[in-house]
Amino acid sequence: PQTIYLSDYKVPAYLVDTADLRFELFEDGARVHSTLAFRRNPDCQENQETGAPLQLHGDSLKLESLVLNGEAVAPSNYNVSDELLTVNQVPQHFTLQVVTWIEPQNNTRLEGLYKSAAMFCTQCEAEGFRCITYFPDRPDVMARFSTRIEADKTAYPVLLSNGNPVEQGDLSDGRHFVTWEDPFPKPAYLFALVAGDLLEKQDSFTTMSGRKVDLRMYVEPRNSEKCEYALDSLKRAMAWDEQTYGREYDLDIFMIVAVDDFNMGAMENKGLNIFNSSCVLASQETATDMAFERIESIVAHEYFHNWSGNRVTCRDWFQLSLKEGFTVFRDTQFSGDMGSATVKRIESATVLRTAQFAEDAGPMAHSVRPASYMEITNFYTLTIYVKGAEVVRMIHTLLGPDLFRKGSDLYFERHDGQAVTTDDFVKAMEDASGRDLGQFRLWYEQAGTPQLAISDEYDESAGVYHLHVKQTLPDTPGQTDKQPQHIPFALGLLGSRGEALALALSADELASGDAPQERVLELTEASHSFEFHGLSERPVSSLLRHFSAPVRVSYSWTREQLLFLMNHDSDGFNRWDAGQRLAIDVIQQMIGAPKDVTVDARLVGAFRHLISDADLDQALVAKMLVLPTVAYLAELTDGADVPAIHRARRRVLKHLAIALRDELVACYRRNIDSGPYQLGPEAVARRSLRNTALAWLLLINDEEGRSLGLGQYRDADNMTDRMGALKAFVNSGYDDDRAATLNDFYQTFQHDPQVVEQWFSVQAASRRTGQLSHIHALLEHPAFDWKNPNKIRAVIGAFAGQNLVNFHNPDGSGYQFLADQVCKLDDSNPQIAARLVSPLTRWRKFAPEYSQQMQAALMQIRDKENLSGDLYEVVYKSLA
Ligand code: B3K
Ligand code: ZN
Repeated sequence: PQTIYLSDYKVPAYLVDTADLRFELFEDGARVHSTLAFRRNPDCQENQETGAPLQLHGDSLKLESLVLNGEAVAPSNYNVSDELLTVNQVPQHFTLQVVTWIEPQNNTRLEGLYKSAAMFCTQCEAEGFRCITYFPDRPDVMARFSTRIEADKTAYPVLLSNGNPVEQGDLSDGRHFVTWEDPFPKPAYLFALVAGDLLEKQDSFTTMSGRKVDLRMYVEPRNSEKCEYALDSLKRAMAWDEQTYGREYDLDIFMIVAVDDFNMGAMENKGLNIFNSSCVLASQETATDMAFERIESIVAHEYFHNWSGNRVTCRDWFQLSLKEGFTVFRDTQFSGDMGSATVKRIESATVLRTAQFAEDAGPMAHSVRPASYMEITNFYTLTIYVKGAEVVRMIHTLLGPDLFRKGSDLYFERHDGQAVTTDDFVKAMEDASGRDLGQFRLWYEQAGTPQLAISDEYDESAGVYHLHVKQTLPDTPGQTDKQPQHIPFALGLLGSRGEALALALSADELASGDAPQERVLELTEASHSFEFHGLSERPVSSLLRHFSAPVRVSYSWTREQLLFLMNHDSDGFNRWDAGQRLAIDVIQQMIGAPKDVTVDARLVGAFRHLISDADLDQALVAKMLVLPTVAYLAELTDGADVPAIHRARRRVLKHLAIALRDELVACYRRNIDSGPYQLGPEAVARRSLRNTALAWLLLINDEEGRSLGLGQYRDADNMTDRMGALKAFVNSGYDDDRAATLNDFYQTFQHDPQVVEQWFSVQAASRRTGQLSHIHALLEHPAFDWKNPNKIRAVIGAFAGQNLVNFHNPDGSGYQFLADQVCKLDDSNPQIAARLVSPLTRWRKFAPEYSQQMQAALMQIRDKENLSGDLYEVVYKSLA
């Protein structure tokens, strides 16, 4: 595989004005007739002068015929390789007719056109369209598409593509056709086709200008009762985008399709979003609160792409974060507005700090706008998505909501219908606001997580508090000696009674009496010192409020200060953060500690307060009770010994559960739901608290907990409670109850793939049931399917990514297992294989006895025969 560089970008030599496609779908394959209207690109100087050969991408295609302006192209005038079709002599304007034969039935990579059970569907981003027909498959070539689909009418009564249906009718031999036209020019990666025997759920939305849009959801008939939440989420998202960004939907129909076999979560194809079933189908009985939350955000995310991605798209794949970072930012804002913004912020920060920081510190570290890649599917990363969203969020913080909105309006207006760059986005923000974002652009170019080292002192005689901030950016592969970045740093100061103090940066500001109680300091230098005047006592700092930048903060908090912030900070995010830092400190103290070292009683006291005080914000409390994960604790440690971290964390957890046993029972009982199931933030928080209490009680094999748990499992009218009880038993020492609930759960839900996935992953992720022998048994289970990415993720992904103590078995068997499965999968679905290998790529992070065995497992993969390009890139970069 070769490396592709941003610096080599050239405008396309030829443009496509219209692409008229005709698909003949059969049981043994599909014939694709494509008629493309080409012209030389006026912006390509070279081609204007000399007339370059026409080069079209193609992958796994059988070319059946090639006609140019009505005449067959002579064999001497074209050439077909594995990746390209080259036509040597072409005029200024011409029509090319290409016929290809493809085999969706044998497409296990799930890119291009493939079959998922009985239906045909597509996934074209990033480079899947070239698996359908020859085409300039790059996002800066935008064409108007029309699509005629022909198939057997009984097996495939529903035939869908982008845009509006314009014609349909019957053909001979029991076949029929539908023709779709998409009036908006789009890159090929947004093309979609679906054919199947699907049930249609209808709804509608009236836009702000009064247009009625048909909303349609297509699912397999058995999923009829699982559509409501997605359709409701869609309507909320449509209204929110109008209100918040002034963005209105632009076609008469908006369609959502659910498919069971899908590499990712979902795809924003123009007017025809395709979803992984697990990210769109839900009912009270089958989906947890977390799943509902995920569905709402993904439905919104894909819908928001209609503007941030489709109307304005990416010039090339180095600009992927242009659409992904901005769209994640938008869906995060939306979720915050629909529920609790603080809770959403905690969730985003957790993902970022646990997994994106790890990516930044690992061998695949790359900037938000990478400078090179080998295989673009490897770059659908947390850095592009969630760090990219943080970068947009920082612009929002620096500009404020009004100027940010002005900037986004300008961006959409200026670039509507274009394929542009992250720099165009920043430029629009600059032009609309008048702010200079020159240094800020480094966030797109420099990889790695900035570190802020903070120190302070208090000058009692002058009443001045000094805060010093030093910024560094660690080296990453191929990038050293980086420059300081522009960082918005939100700060508050608390007095000894917990009150918010004024932040006066000078004596004058103090005198004016206008000093605010929170400031966003702008860091631009390697080091800054700030003075705060008029303070009669040493304040406690609330640093990086709301997690105002994706950075690591080091400061030597005392445990007393953390307890104080946990109780008093007016910023909910920092209350949570203080609790996390305190817990981390206590757990780290326990790693390898002798038996007589006890857990700090202050942590117990703090948790007692959280569990018992029903006046606190219960949604926040539910989050605060979650101890930092082993994954995050490992991320914070050099030379990590995962089993030791796991034991220390468990020791603290058990100590808390034993000490707070009565409070936990009381908390459980206080939060029992009386009325019907509801999805509001309060009900969700109640279930979360109750399930946490149950999990803790069962961890210490509490008999009262056991009977509460059995009752909850038996009587649950929703999946959150049922799964909460199941999980608690799986992780408990009650072997018989564990076996009985697992068995009952499978018997009850065996016909529902989305629930069976949860059943697999709860076992694969558990310390007790996720032993390798049992993982092997799960792979042999009749419900497991090597062709289905969700099942693979539910077992292998959950084992390697969530069951850290078993994956990092000192005998290396977990690593060996992952290497074997990755090699096996590489032959059928390289994209999934390359994703699954990621836990091994962090090998340098762990203690030598672990890291050597991880490295060996990676080398074994490297030496596999016919290693895919996807896996090659990840494995070679990791070993480099
Ligand atoms: N844009 C798609 C991701 C496609 C992944 C291709 N390998 C989903 C999304 O971010 O909305
Ligand atoms: Zn996206």
